[in-house]
Amino acid sequence: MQLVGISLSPYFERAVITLDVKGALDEVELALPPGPFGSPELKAANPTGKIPYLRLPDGEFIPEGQVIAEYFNETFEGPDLMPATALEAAKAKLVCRTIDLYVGPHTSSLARSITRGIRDEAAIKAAVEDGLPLGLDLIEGYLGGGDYVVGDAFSFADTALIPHMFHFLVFLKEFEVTVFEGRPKLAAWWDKHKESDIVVRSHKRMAAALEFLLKRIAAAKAQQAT
Ligand SMILES: N[C@@H](CCC(=O)N[C@@H](CS)C(=O)NCC(=O)O)C(=O)O
Repeated sequence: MQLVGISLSPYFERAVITLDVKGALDEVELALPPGPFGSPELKAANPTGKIPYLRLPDGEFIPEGQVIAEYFNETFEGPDLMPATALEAAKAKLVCRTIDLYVGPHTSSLARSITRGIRDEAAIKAAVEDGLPLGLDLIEGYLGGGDYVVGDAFSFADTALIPHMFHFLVFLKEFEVTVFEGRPKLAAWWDKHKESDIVVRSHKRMAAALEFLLKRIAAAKAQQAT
């Protein structure tokens, strides 16, 4: 089984955290995409031209980070990341969906301007002034106020939020979007988790991926200049 992508992608990393929580990191090979985002090579493998996607040994293919994470949750032993009650499961799904629909598209515009040097000023303005403050306020509103995003156990909602915290902490500071101000539940949740083994390992993978991408971009620019 091969998971294709790179850990700087919060959608890819959400699936990797799921493997880590399950103790199944060794069960899945992590592979870089066959070409740049949107390239013909990547579109041949995944029609959206995006990462992540999962390739199963029998040729089956599963795209979309949350769908892959749920497949891992059902495939491997270990703690169940889907809360047991219908209400808590709905709350966890709501946080994942909010991150995917209201947060991710905006963090992407900011990340892209740093990792790919593509500055879409209109998208950055929309993210900084409206999109991210709304996304962060929605998450603050949905946080239960306890140790975990939902209920009293680690769930998909925590799994989805952890990689986005890396993007918030690394990319937002360049753009003057405050993360914790006026969001006490998010601040308390982060304080509780930021030094946990799962978060430290995840953010280490993400930092290494960022360094790898920045070096690759610098090398490509240097080659263009010669
Ligand atoms: N809905 C997809 C989103 C995946 C996504 O946006 N991945 C980004 C990397 S973080 C990507 O591949 N972007 C390609 C592009 O912007 O062209 C999922 O949940 O997996």
